[in-house]
Order: sequence, then structure tokens, then C-alpha cells
Amino acid sequence: MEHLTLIIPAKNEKESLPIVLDELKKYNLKIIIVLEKEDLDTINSIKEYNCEILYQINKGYGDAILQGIKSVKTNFFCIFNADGSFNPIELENMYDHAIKGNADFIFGSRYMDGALSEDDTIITFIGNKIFTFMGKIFFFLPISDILYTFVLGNTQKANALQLKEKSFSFCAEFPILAKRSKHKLISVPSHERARIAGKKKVSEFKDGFLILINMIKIYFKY
Ligand SMILES: Nc1nc2c(ncn2[C@@H]2O[C@H](COP(=O)(O)OP(=O)(O)O)[C@@H](O)[C@H]2O)c(=O)[nH]1
Ligand SMILES: [Mg+2]
Repeated sequence: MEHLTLIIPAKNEKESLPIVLDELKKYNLKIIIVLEKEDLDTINSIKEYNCEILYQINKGYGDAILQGIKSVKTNFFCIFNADGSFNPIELENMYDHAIKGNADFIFGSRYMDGALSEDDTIITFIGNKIFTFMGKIFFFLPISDILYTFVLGNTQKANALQLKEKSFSFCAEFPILAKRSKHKLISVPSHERARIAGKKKVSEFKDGFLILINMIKIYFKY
């Protein structure tokens, strides 16, 4: 997968990130880890690993990814979590779709045949279903799991979208603007594993509310 760079946003992931990087070793991928300069525990936990580290200028999940995508030099990038919930073996299928030109953005989905989530709560499951449905109705999104954000895509096309959301609202802004720009989006089944350690950074109600407001804003803006 020589044309692929992983972007790993990480916040307080000192227990999980080293294990994730160990698992990724055999794939020999380019990796950019994006974190806050103050997150010394995570930084120290990966000292021995040979990856590029980017310090975020601002804060937030979306901010980390946006900064990461801007630094990617390969044709393709993939957003990859630091908590161990994504299985790198799935990258091969996603990359294959990208290389063959089957789509511009390939979205992992936990809600297809052959897919599964070991990390969903009832709230995130219901929230996802609602937002995915809204994405279909209001934005014609052909994807079945809008908030998962295990996405492999074309770097140049992602940078041209001029994404802005620095919070978890990024998860909705990204597919919506990609679709608006007439790019091709597809879903592929993914098995989300439970996070290895540490806490989920998403605050179900607060971030859910922000995502909702953001989707309404985008709907009326364009
Ligand atoms: N740099 C950075 N990474 C973040 C931030 N919030 C979450 N992350 C990372 O983004 C990924 C997804 O977050 P997570 O809490 O697992 O959300 P979930 O996958 O929806 O449960 C993990 O690798 C987190 O460490 C943030 O504010 N800054
Ligand atoms: Mg997670």
C-alpha cells in the first residue's frame, strides 16, 4: 500500500496507541500521528516508534484530522483511530477500491452484512441510525454509517473540500461536502473492535447535539 498514509488522531491514548502501532508494523505504511503538544503521556508512549508526529495548532478531533490530511504526501490517506478499534487488515480491501478507482472515498460501515461493532452503546447506535438516515434524506449520502469515520480517500480531493469542523461534527461535514462536490462515496463492511484501553472521547449527547446543529447549518448554507 505504497500510496497510502494513515492519519491517526490521538488524545490520551498512552495504553492503546503503542499496541496499535505494533499491529501496524507489518503493513509498512506511512503514518502521521496528530496530537496536542501537552499530551506528554501519549507522546512518551510512542517515543520508540518511527512515525511522523504533528502537533495540533488548535484542539479537537476534526482539527487533528484536517491538519493531518494537509500534510499527507501520498495520493491516498486513511483516518485511523488510536484506540485499537480499527483492524488494519481491512485497509487492504479499502485501498483496493481506491486504487481501482471504484470510489473517491471509501467509508467503513458497522451496519452492513458481515459487519459488526463491539464498541457501540445503545445511544451511539441510535444516534448513528438517526444521523445516517438524515444524511440519506437531506444530503443523498449513499453510506450506511455516517459517524464511524473509518475513511480511506483521495488526498487531493479531500483537501479541496475546504472542511472546517474542528470538533466531532467533522464526521458529518466530511461526507456531506464530499457528496456535494460530486465525488463518489461507497461503504464497505467493517468490524469495529472494542477500544483497547482508556476512555471514549466522544460525549454522546453534547457531540450528538453539535453534529445535529451542524447538519442543519450545512443544509441551509448551500
Ligand atoms: N488529536 C486528537 N485526537 C482526538 C481528539 N478526540 C478524539 N481523538 C482521537 O480520535 C479517535 C476517535 O476517538 P474515540 O474517543 O475513540 O471516539 P469513538 O471512536 O467515537 O469512540 C481516537 O484515536 C482518539 O484518541 C482530539 O481532541 N484531538
Ligand atoms: Mg473509538
